[in-house]
Amino acid sequence: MSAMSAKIFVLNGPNLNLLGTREPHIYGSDTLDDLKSLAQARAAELGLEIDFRQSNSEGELVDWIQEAKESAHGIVINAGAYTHTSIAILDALVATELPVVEVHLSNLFKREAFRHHSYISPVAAGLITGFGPQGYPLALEAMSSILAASTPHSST
Ligand code: CA2
Repeated sequence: MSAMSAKIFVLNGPNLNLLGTREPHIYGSDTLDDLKSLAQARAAELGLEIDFRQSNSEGELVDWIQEAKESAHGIVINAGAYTHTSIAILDALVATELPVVEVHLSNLFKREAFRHHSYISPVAAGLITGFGPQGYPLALEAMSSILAASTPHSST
């Protein structure tokens, strides 16, 4: 699969719909729509197509991850607090066999101990944490490199 035509699901978990309305000292003042625009701009430069979604429901996130197996080439995920609790999301990610890049706005390791453990990190290609909204374009760059490395080069 060429990176030029790759489709990436960018999945966001619980409470990320509140971005820009509260806790700007932790999460900044950008809204989720602003993050989507940032991600879309970088995706266009990289030749990626993104499907950017947010849900407060663990089951819906699991459904979307299962859907990605059929219709996407990689997953960028900020699972919010489910990062630290959800074996269901871990199992769904493993089942997709797709490359996964984990992203967090805040630096998990500067925060409470319960945020230091992620069920997702062991199955992710890598983790981007602490760069605020820029984490999304960075995650897409990482995904682009992963896909390019796994794509046989064409001689034409
Ligand atoms: O830093 C991140 O991106 C997190 O995934 C954000 C989650 C948190 O539970 C993770 O430990 C780290 C929380 C997102 C909540 O976002 C809010 C935004 C504005 C107001 C309240 C919550």
